[in-house]
Amino acid sequence: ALAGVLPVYSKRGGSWALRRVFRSREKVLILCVGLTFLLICIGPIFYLPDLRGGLSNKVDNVYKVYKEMQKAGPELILPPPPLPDSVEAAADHHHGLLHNHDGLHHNLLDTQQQDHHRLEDKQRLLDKINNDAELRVLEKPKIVQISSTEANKGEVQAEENNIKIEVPKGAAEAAAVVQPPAAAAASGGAAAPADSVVVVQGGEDPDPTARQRREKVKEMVLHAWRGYKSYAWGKNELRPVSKRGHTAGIFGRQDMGATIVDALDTLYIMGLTEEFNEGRNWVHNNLDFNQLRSEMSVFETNIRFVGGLLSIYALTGDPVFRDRALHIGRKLLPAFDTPTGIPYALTNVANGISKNYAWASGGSSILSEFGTLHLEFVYLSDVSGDPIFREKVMRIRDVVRKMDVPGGLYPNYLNPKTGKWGQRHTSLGALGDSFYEYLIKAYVQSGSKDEVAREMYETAIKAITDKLVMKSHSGLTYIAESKHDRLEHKMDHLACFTAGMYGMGAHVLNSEIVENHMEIAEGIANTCHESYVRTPTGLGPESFRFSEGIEARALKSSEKYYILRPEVVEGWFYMWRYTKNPKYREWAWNMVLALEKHCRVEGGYTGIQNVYMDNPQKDDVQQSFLFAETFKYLYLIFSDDTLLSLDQWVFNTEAHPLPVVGHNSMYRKAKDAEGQW
Ligand code: DMJ
Repeated sequence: ALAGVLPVYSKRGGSWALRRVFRSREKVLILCVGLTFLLICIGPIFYLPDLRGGLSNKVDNVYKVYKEMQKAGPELILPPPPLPDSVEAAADHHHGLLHNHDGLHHNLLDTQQQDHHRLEDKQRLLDKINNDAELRVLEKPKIVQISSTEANKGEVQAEENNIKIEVPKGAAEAAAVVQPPAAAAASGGAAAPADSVVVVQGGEDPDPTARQRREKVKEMVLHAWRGYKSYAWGKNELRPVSKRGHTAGIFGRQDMGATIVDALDTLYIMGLTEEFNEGRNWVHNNLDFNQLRSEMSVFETNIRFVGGLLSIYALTGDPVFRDRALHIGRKLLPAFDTPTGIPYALTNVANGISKNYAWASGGSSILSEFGTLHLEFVYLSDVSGDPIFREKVMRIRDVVRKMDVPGGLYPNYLNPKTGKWGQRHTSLGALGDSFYEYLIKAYVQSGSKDEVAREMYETAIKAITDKLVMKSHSGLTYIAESKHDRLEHKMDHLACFTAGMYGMGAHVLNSEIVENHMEIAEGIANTCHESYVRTPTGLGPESFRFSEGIEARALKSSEKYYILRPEVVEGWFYMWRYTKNPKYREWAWNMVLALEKHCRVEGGYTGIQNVYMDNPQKDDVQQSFLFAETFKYLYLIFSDDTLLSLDQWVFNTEAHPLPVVGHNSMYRKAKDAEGQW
């Protein structure tokens, strides 16, 4: 209709002339433009979710957004008010601290009512647990001890309750509850003291409450495992709320069953035979790094996959696990081809191309990553007979040992090409943590023979104790971080593992350096507990700070999440073993209750986004370390000390137990392994 009216330019004989009539092609074009315009104007009514469903739905959606903002609460504008927590109130009152650091007052009546509700909730939960126990939901499967002839047949039948224990051919020890040292030594294990009995299942505590609580932990494991199995089997992790798989960058882009590998030893020690067999079969049939095409984190692959597989190999003697660990260990080797031998953080498993994270101080490798390979690589050489892995970590250690350490504090970054330190940031939390952990644990793993590890640990821990261990106003012990010689009074949840590390040092070393280390260990375990009880959820934040107005509390919103991390209960576990103070078991039990209340969902367990909210949002990730670490430490704290005795086993940083040389008949050294310390 517009064709006769509107002027159109047409090119004729090289010059533009005005024309008043449209050609048919132009008419079609104009029609298309018109239709597209109409579609853009009217389309949203039909297609945009927010507008679908008419006005009432629109109001609903606006209301939903409003509710979400309400949940985020005053934090959008103001920092959160001080906790309505009676413990903090009492502590702060007692020490005369400025309670309301942000000027807000909380209502005492509200506090009492909330406390009352919490007690009621706790009681309801306890009733449910007791009821579960009565219904025998938590019944423990019977584990049978089998002879090597039976085991070689491939499978055996449990005596009483028909639980099948599949045993791979040739793995005679696989289902043994207790293995006599003589038998294991005959099958290639390192010599162990004649009177030592290695307990890797069972280990029931004489105390009935502890036994009941342990059964509860086992029920939690089953719930998490069933969720993973139903909705994410073979994926790296589970999203328990949306009930689907999840893959974090640390695992590369592909599905490698990280949860299965991380969970195996926990399932095994709990005697969850059916679930263990499901996992074992998956590893046997599917775990194949030849299929991988993406970059993997050398550190994460080592602590979860290599460490997990080696641990279950030690526990069962099933060669499938050793062979897979070796297969994966070899895939990591290209990362070590650097001028210094300090490995890169990432390696592409398909083509060996390796690199560091772009964000890490001028292309540096990270202390906690290259410093957390030692236990697994040494053991991998010993069980496989291939010395290459031991050589790689010994070289790392030589380089690090010969370097000047500014002020005795190891920086978190080291450039693998130049061999120079990067940014001067020292931390016992993220980026530094398990480097220190592996120094003392390498000494323990060697049966107290590795003098280099001992010396390095003693020197490093002395500097940390002198320069970074602090006391808050009210006397809470914490470890600060150092940034360019300035202290940052912040402690990560990750750094709470140091309670166990200080305790272990005090326990196994004979040096004046560690004289007050048990006291420091107890102090840190207590501070980390404070970071939990100063929240309404009873779970602690990712990081917490100490200043004039704040103690053991997160400051920024980015520090308030809890992602099912283990380090706090890990510290309590060691403290329980070393001191037998019952408060550690009580704290662990309160953590169980908090996990049940805030993290348990129908599909499994989820992290939460803000521990300072009564009803926090869920992050919808069931981390694989929930099985490997958090559940394992909870289970062990309610077990007898003979189960995975600390004299016979050393836990890698992912809580996978590895045997101690000369003290554990399950060491299973290959006949041709050198085993030099
Ligand atoms: C685990 O993978 C290991 O404990 C690691 O050393 C640190 N972070 C997680 C758990 O928080």
